[in-house]
Amino acid sequence: MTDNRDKATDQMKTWKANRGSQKADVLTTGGGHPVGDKLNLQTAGPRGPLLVQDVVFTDEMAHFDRERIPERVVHAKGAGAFGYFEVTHDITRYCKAKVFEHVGKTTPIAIRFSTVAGESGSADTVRDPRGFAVKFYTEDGNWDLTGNNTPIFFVRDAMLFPSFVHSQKRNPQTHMKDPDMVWDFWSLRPESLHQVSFLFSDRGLPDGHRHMNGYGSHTFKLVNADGERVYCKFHYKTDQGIKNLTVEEADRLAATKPDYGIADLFNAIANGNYPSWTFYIQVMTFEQAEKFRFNPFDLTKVWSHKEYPLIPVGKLVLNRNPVNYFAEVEQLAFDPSNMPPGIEPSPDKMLQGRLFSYPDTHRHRLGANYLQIPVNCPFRARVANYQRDGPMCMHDNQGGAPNYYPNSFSAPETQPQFIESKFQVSADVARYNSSDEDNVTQVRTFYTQVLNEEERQRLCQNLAGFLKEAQLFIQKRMVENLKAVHPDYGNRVETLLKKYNAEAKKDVTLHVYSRPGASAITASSKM
Ligand code: HDE
Repeated sequence: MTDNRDKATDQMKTWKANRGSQKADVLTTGGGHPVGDKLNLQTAGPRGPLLVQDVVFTDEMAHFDRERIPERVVHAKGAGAFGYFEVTHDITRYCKAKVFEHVGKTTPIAIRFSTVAGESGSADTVRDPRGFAVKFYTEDGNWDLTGNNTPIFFVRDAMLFPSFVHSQKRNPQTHMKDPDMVWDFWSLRPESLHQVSFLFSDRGLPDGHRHMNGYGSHTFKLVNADGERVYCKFHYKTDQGIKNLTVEEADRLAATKPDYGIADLFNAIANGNYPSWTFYIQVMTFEQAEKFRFNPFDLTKVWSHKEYPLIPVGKLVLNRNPVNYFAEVEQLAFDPSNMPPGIEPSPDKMLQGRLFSYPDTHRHRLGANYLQIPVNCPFRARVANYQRDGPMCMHDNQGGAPNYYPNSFSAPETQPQFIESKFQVSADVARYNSSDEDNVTQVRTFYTQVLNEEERQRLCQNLAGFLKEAQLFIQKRMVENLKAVHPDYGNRVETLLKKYNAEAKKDVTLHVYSRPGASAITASSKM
């Protein structure tokens, strides 16, 4: 034991110290009955069988048998914390949402950071996008900005999402991560090139959760008090500065300190070193959107910061660790359809798909009354509706108030000022193929202008280092896609693959474990 342990490691010690001289609580059953012995079963004789009447045992064991709830189908591994959002700049000319009401206003928030593809016990330092989900507890109900650390995504049509996720998760027979599945999907869907290039760049391995930016990613609609609307994107830039891990360091941490990201966040907050992010919006008028050179609702593309500059709005600050992980983080349920008046969805097909998916998954994972769980409950608004009953109803179920609408008994009534803004749609209903909506121009800009030469080299090495695990025909298809972005990009990856493939022929390689970007940890014997 050492004296210089961090705050996260010392949690038990701190908990005890915080109790001071307070006596230990009386141990009880779940029903509150004091328990006399918690070490020994009630048996018929010292060597005899257990009695069913040992309710101290059955109470404990039956609850233990039900401890797990389904983990999130994606974003299962995460860390959460609490704090506030403060408005520093007035944007009421764009948005009437209470959260932006006036400069100086603060709103409580919860944030959950996560990796995407790994299970709840997986390592924090893998190459993967990071979830960056913010819940604002506003007086008009909660607002969830369920974003990532990237302003873009792999696909632009929500229909593809379940298959995309399957391809990144486990092979249905082997239950292993499968490079053929990953690269087959990505190479068949070139709209993923932008996000894939970002992922295999240095930013694919953020150093913990405090040193990365967050993005609402989608285009949203803002509505002001006069009913005027604009389109907008949200950005939250880290005040800690961007910091990424090298492949080697990330691998070392994955093996030795898999909870690195959780520990880093917990310790920073416990030490009073509160992480913060500066919050910005980009704004596009409806007229600009109509004439825009590409679909402004395409989630695989960014809006140029030159044309649509970042407008500062406020600050996100995290200053409280969860008191209990399961209660406050595992049960924390984000939902892009949680939007208070003033914030509305754009026609982004991905956002539209998410509006359904999140509350649906929460009903499965947490139950029909998940919005009554304290961490999800819109505690600064007063919920008054006609929903009743259901499993695990926590409160008074709205007492004797009428449970149907309309009614004649002055029960909750609608307010016309909260009607969503009107918009026009006149188009043929069809399943529109969007796979070919310029998948390369912005990736080319990223490759040639955003990255410097060293960063380009690392991108190609990281990408080829994982692509080499896929079958040759898939490698070739991916290289063609990269060449379409820029010949230099495709050629470099092709050259590296040729080298790796030639080496692989010489080696009998037993692949023990490999994952995106990490050079495979191999046990090999030369023939
Ligand atoms: Fe998610 N996503 N997603 N996603 N997502 C989930 O919801 C989904 C997408 C994101 O810390 C799930 O509660 C669909 C984009 C974060 O709890 C699920 C589509 C972005 C989190 C789901 C997307 C995200 C999730 C799994 C495409 C960034 C974790 C468990 C149409 C802008 C939130 C859950 C947390 C979680 C569905 C695409 C971010 C299944 C259908 C794009 C940060 O509902």
